[in-house]
Amino acid sequence: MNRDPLDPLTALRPWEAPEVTSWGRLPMNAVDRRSESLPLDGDWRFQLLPVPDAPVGGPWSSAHVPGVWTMQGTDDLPQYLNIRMPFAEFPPLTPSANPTGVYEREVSVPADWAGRRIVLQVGAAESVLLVHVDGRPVGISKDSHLAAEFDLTGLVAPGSSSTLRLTVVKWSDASHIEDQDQWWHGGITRSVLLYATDPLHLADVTVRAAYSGELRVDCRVRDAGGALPEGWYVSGDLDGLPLTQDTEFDRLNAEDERVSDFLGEARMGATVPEVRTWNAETPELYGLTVRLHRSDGTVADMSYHRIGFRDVEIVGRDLLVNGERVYIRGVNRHDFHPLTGRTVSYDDMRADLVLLKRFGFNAIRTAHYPNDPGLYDLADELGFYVVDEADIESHDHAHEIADDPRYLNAFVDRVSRMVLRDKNHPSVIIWSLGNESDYGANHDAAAGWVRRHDPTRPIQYEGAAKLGWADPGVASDIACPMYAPLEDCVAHALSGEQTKPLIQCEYSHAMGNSNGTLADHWAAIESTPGLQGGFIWEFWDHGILQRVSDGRPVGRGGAGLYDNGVAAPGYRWAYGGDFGERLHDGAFIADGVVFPDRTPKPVMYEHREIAAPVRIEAYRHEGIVLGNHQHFRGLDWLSGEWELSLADGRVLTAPAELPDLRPGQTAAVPLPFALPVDGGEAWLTLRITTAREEAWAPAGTVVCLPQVRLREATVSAVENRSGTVQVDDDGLLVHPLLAAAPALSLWRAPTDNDELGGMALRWRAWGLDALVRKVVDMRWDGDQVTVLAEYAAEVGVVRHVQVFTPVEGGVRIEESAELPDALADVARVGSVFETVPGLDLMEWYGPGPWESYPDRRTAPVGHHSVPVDELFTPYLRPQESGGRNGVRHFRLSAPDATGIAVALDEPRQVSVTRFRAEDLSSVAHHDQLVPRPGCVVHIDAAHRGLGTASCGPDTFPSYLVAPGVHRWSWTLRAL
Ligand code: IPT
Repeated sequence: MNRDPLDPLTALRPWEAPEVTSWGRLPMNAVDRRSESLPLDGDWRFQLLPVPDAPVGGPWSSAHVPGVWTMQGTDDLPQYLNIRMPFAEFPPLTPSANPTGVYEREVSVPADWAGRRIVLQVGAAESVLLVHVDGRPVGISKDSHLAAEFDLTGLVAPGSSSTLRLTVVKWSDASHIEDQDQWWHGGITRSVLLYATDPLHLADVTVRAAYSGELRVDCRVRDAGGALPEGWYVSGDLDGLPLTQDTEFDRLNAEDERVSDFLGEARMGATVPEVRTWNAETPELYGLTVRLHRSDGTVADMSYHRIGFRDVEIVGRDLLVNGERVYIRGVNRHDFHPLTGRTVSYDDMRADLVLLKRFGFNAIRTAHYPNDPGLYDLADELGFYVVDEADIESHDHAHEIADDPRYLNAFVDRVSRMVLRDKNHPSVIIWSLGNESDYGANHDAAAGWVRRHDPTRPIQYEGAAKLGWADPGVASDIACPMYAPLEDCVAHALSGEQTKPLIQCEYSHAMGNSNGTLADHWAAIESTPGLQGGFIWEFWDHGILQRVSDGRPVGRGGAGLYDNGVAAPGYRWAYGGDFGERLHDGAFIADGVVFPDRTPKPVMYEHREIAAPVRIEAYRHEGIVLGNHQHFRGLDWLSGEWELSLADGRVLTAPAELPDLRPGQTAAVPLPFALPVDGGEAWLTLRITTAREEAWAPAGTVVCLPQVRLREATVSAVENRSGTVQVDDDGLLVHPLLAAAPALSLWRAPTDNDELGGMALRWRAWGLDALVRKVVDMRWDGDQVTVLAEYAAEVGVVRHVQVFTPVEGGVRIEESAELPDALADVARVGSVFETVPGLDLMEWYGPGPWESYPDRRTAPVGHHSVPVDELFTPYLRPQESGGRNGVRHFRLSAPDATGIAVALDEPRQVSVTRFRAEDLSSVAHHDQLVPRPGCVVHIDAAHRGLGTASCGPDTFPSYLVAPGVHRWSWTLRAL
C-alpha cells in the first residue's frame, strides 16, 4: 500500500512543527490499564523509509516491538553525542535524511469488546509517532518517553481484524528538546497495547495520602459524549477499609449541555487509623481500589493503585520527608540496556533498584526524562525518593528554545503529562522541569502549571537554580547545582544566605576510574546543616554490546555474551565512535557506577560504606560506640558480627548484639574481645548483614562493614644484614622471581579524569610516559649496594636512589626520588617491577578487597586474598586500574606456594595487574588488551587521587603528588 499523498498526518509535516505536540491523543492520566490489556508486543512488519514522506512500498522486513531499529539490523546505527545535535539544522528544522520506521500489523479485536470504548496505547516512540488504522489517520504524538493513547472506538470492529500502522519519524522539532547525553536511536521503545473500557469510564484518579493518615481520592469520569446518567457513583477501599464518599458526582455539563470532555468528578476519603507511613527505609504501601458504579451497583470501571502515606515539604532550607531531614543518597538513572538500547523490562528495572538498595542508595533522578512506568512502581515498593524529570533537554540550542514561544506548548505538555502520569507515586518527591535547557519563560509556564495542579511537591530545575541558589524568584525550590565544587556548597551553607535545600542534581562523575573525594563530600554533607546530598552521575556505563567482526550491535539475542563487566571474546562494549559515527563524544557515555551488564564498579562498595546505616562512632574506655544513621528505622532488621584482624594474620570473630537504637541515637557496647597483647596493628570490623529477607536482599546480605582501629602498628626493628644482593651492570636488582627489576615510575595510564582534566596532556608533555633511566653512580658498601639513576623529564631531572641491603631471606630496598619543582602534580612516585609467570594469587593486609585509591579508600583493613586476574577493573576504555590503597604487606604466590612476599615500611598504594601502564594507554577497548603472563607490580610512595575532572572538580590538593623528595622502603623475600 502506498502512502496517500493527501494523508493529513504527513501533510501536516508535524516533525517540523513544535506547536503541534499531539493530535487526536487522549489526555494523560494515572489510571493504569496495563493488567487488563491486549498486548501488541512482538514482531511487526517493518520498513525503514529515508524520509517521512517517502512512499511506503518497499519490501517489508520485521522488527521487534518494543525495540529500537537502530539495534535491529538496519543500516541506521546508534550514534552517541552529548551536547551537540547530530545535525546542523536549527530548531525546529530537521535534516534532509530523516529515517522513518513504518511498523504494521493486523490486530484482531475481541468480539466481546462490542459496545466498549477501545483504546490504543503506545508506550513510547521516538521522536514523532503517527498512527493509522486501516489507512485512516488517527493521531500524532511527541515526547519519546511518555505513552500516547488514542481512541480507536469506531475505527476498529470488535470480532474482526484491522491493520494498525505506527509511523515513527526519527528527527523532528522535538529532537531539539530531546538532546540528552545518550545514544540517539529510533523506534518504539515501550510496549504497545490495546484495552477496552465502558464508554463511561474513570478518566483519572488523583490520590493524596498524607503522613497523618488522611486520604483523599479524586475521581474523574468521562464519556465520549452524552451526559452522566443519574445514580452513577464511585466507591473505594483501602485494603478492605471502605472509603467515604465526600462529594457526589458534580455534574459538570449535565444541565447546560455544553460539550465537555469531563462529565463529572467525585471525591472519596478516609482517615486511616495507626497508618503505616511510607519512606524509603520502610516503604509501606496500601492497595487502593477505586470503582465506578452504574446506578444498579454493577461496576463499570475500576482502577487499582498502590499508595503510600507520606509528606514532603521544605521548611527553611531543609527538605523534609515525614518531618525528617533525609539525606539524598542519589544516582542519575537512564532507561538503558546493552542489548536493547532503551527498552527495559520489569526484571531489568528491578535488578537495577535491588542493586542500588544493596549499595546504600535511596534516591533516583530519572535523568533526563520520565522513565518506564515500571520504575516508579518498583521505587514505591523497594523504597526510593525519586526526582521525576520531564523530557526536556535542548542543550545545543538551549538559549534559543527556552524563550521560543513555538516550543511553549511542548514544555507545558511534557511537564504536565509527566505529573499527570506519576502524581500518585509516593516515591516521587520532587518534579524536575528537565535538564540543561537554559532558563526561560517556557520553564516558568510549565512550573506554573505544576504549582497549581500539584501543590504537594517541590519543583527543581538546575537551569533556574544556577541563576541564584537562594533566589526565591526562579522556578526551583531546591538549590540543585551540577558538579559544584564542594567548597562552594559548604560556603553557601555557612553564608547565612541559604534559603533552599542544597542537593546536587549531578555530582561525582563516574567516568572510568573515578569518584575520588566522594567520602569527603559526604563528610561535609553530614556535618554541614543545609547540605542534604546529591545524585551521582550516573548509574550506567551505556556500552552497547557489539560484534567486533562486523561492528554491528548484537541486539536482543546477546544474553550470555558477557559476564562480570566484560564482553565475551569477539564482542565488546561499544561507545561513541564505534558505530562509525562521524560526530561523536567517545567514551563520555561510559560514566556509570555499574558496567553495561550491571556489574558494580568499585565505587559502589565505597558508596555502600559511606552510606552505612550503622557506624562505629568511637572506641572509648567504655567500649565501642555505635550509632544509628538512618532516619526512620531501628536496627532490628540487621545482624552483626565482630571481626578482629591483627597484622600478624590472626582473625578473631564473635557474634554482635546490636543495641536497640532509634535513628540518630548512639550507645556504647563492650569490646567483644580481650585484645591480644601481641600481633601488631589491630582493626575491629562490625560486619552488618540483613537479619531476614528484605524485598531487595536475602537474609545475610552485607549491608556495611564499619571499622575502627584498636591499636596502631608498632615500628619493626631494623633487620640484620644477612646474605647477598645481586645487581647487574646497570644497577638493576637481579632476583630469580623478578622478570623486570624495580625501577622508578612517575606515570599511570591516564584515567578519563586525567585525560579530560588536562593532566595527561601535561604529563605527556613532560615526557613522563617515556622516561629513560640512566645510571649515574653505583657504590658498594660491603654487601650493600647504592644505585643512583637519573630520569630526564622535559622540565627537569628526577634523581632516584635505591639502596639494596641483603636481609634474612631477601633484600631490603630503600628508595628516594627527588622531583624538581616543575614536576608538580604527577600521577605517582614509586617503584614498578615485574614477576615471573605463575604467581597468580595476591594476598595482602590493608584495605580491601575492592579497588581503592587515595581519595576513594573507604574499604575495611583486613587480610584479603584475590586472584591477580580479578584485581584489575575492566573500565571500558583501559586506564589505570586495580590499585589497592594502604597496603601494609602482600604476597604473590603460585599454587605450589612459591612466590614473593613484600613488606612495606608504611601503608602504600600498590597495584598488581597483568598490564604495564603503556599497555593500557595504547588501546581504546578492553578486548584489545593482551595480558602479560607475569605480574606488573607498582608500589607507590605517593599516588595522585582520582578526582572527577572528566566533568566536575578535580581531586583536592591534599591528594596531589607534590614535588620534592619522596622516600619509601620495602623488603622483598622469596616465599
Ligand atoms: C551534564 C549533563 O546533565 C548530563 O546529562 C551528562 O552529560 C553529564 O553532564 C556528563 O556526563 S552536562 C555537562 C556539560 C555539565
